[in-house]
Amino acid sequence: MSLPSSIASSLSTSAFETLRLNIADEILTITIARPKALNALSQQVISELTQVTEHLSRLGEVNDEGKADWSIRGVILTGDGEKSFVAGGDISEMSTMTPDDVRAYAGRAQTFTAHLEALPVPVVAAVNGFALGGGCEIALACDMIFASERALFGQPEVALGLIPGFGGTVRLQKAVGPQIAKDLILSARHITAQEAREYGLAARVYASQEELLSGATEYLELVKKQSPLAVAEAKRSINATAHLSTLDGLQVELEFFADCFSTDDMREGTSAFVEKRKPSFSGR
Ligand code: CO8
Repeated sequence: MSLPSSIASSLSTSAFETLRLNIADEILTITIARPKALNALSQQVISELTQVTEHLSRLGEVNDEGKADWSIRGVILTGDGEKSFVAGGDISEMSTMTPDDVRAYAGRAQTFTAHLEALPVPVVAAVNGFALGGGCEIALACDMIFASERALFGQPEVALGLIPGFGGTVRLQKAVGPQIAKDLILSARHITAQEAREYGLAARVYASQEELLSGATEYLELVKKQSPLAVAEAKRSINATAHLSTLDGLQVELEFFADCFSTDDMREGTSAFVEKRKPSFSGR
């Protein structure tokens, strides 16, 4: 009898033109690779990223044999080369778009970021080089941003007669507050990785791109030791309560907390503690 294929194995690592995918030890690295355009987000990039998140959104599903598919436990999103993470939406493509065209393009891009945020596994943006416009916005849609010293962040759309259209006016102000968001968006200025960390935009800064990628991997290795189901529920609760009052948020958290008590992982994790052994989580 052949084994059911996992989500990791069904994700063909060679099926994309603008992305490179690498799966190692249950960690998926997605590299946006359009080096000639500094990895700018063309419509094809958004379409290919959407295909990847469609696969990943099935993580945790239980197969016919009763096993939960956690074949990918974390995702790193990065850009090809040292110069750029993503230099924004593709300006050449956008230059001839009509309002209807751009509504459709940015709408598809927003659907992609909604899927990314809802994934049951953590997504780390590993920002090397430029994260401008749509590049900063795609990083903001990840669960956390780790940067290299060379990273430069900015929302320079007003210099092009545009505004951020991929979540920048919304997610950036939630990340750094409206004052700093206006500072950056209205001036189109770039900030360094250190400034991004001071503002709370980047969680960590590494000396080099190599250290950045190994730092992101080490972080996800730590996540891998935990219950996959609890990690997914914790992420869901943080996302669901981010914009609620404390009292409303606590009500929502209570439901997620109670849900955990119907899972095998909770019984295993607490029994393992009591029995002084390492837990073996099934992710169910
Ligand atoms: N789109 C298309 N091509 C780009 C982009 C881009 N955003 N950025 C750079 N490139 C191309 C350049 O045109 C150039 O191509 P070529 O060699 O064929 O002339 C190549 O990449 C290298 O760029 P430069 O020669 O300009 O490299 P420099 O080192 O001199 O400068 C910069 C690097 C500072 C990053 C510069 O390229 C730049 O300012 N780029 C534009 C940055 C920007 O304004 N980004 C915001 C774009 S608007 C946006 O993101 C709105 C969000 C919309 C998202 C919608 C849903 C996805």
